[in-house]
Amino acid sequence: AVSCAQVFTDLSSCISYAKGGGALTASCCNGVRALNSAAKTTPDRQQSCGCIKSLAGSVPGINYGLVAGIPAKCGVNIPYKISPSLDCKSIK
Ligand code: MYR
Repeated sequence: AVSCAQVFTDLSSCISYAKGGGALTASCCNGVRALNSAAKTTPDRQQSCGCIKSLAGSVPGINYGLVAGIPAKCGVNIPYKISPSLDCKSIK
């Protein structure tokens, strides 16, 4: 299982990029990769999706356009975009 605490740890270094762009750090990409390898099953992916949404929703001034570009910039294929309207139950 994937805990929200782990998701926050993995993605906290993505927050400054998600707000303002600029340089996407290796630390952020390492966190994205770590999370993507940790969440392999459908329940794990749905749960981590909920944690990512709640993390993103707690960041003032977050830019969801920037957020959506993070996985590709890190070379990770995530078949959905994080947005406030994303239904995590639709993720397989
Ligand atoms: C899953 O399927 O739920 C695992 C996906 C892992 C990585 C997704 C990372 C997206 C970028 C997050 C930015 C966070 C900004 C606060």
